[in-house]
Amino acid sequence: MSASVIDFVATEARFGAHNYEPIGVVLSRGEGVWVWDTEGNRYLDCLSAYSAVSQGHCHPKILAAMVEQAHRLTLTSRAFHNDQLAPFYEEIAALTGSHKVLPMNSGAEAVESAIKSVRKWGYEVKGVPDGQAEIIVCANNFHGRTLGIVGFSTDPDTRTHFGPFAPGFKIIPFGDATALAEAITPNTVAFLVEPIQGEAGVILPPAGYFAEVRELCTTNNVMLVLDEIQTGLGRTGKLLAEQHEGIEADVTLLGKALSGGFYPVSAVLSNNDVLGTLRPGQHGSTFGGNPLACAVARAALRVLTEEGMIENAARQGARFLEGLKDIRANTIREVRGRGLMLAVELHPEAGRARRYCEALQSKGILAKDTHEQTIRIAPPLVITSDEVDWALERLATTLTQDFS
Ligand code: IF1
Repeated sequence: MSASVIDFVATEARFGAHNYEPIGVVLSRGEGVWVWDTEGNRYLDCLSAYSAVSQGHCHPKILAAMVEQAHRLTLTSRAFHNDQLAPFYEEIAALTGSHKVLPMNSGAEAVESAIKSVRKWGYEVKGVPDGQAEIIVCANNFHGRTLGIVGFSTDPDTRTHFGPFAPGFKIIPFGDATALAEAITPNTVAFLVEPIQGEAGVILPPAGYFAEVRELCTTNNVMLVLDEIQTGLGRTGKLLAEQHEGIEADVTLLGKALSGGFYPVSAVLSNNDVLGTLRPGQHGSTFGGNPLACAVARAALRVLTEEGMIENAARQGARFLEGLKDIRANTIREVRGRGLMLAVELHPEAGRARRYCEALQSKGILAKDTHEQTIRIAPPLVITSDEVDWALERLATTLTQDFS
């Protein structure tokens, strides 16, 4: 690494909490699928900030909307109305077929808000005895890093020495509808699940699983809460990943690309009376639903749909997946994904995925490993066929490299 890169890294190490181990690159500019480091080297971003920059880095129309709004009004608190919240509500409700919207900031905040809302619905509508609400989640889930959420994580790194945790959560295997049926009790208020488990390594559900889940939740008056914070907004080649399963969630969680990477914006969407249980003074947030966030989100949703990004994700995702499957390398255990939410799982003997990510960096691709053996591939949804082919060439060279 050059002196300037070392300076940045050393200063981060000196002052920053060491809660990340970034790849050795210091980025200074982004445009579309490309990012540049401080030395002018160009990389194809195959992480998209964990699917927050789906519209491409620094999308000019989202930028323009942000600058225009920032000159006018950024934050009012919800003590007063503002002229961006209502149009944001209308546009996101129309796009997703939702009846009610709760605007928040981070993804974890949306998850926590959904947990509070379904519990309140359980007590006040379903009639669950106070304090006895149960929420079912899946092993290997990732829903954020707040205390409530890590309390039902099964990843030791995410939860060790952060206890004690909130009660009221049951953990079942992902993809097993019988386990869900057996876990439901009269006190179950919700099933919270990712349509595709992202952090777990892009784990797809078995065919028909979510149709059975939808049936079980409807029959037992249990709210189906789909965390689409990573899978939503075009990432899997449809607006929402639930559309691949032919179902509709009762509550849908969005974040990340809801702002195109310009600002933390998340939302809880419900197509029934779950959010109707919240009364004034019972939930809130200083920045939730602020005019700047709403203006940015409106532009992010507009470019996503008007510029055909969702359709492109389906087209280029199929190309990328086929290309990855064509790579003949004994390092590869499995290639999987949907749309532009892809993953290459390596055989344990191939060594850690991180080393392949470091090798990809030297070839101009930035990708991130997850759980030792898997390389995530999630470029912005604006990627072209030529850029997919460019990336596939370098991935093939790297994955056939012998790191023994
Ligand atoms: C980190 C992981 C991804 C998410 C889903 C809620 C949230 C996330 C499905 C919370 C956030 C981020 C968090 C970030 C890395 C990244 C991540 F590796 F941690 F698990 F994407 F897979 N639901 N995921 O993926 O949203 O509060 O972060 O806005 O914590 O390192 P957030």
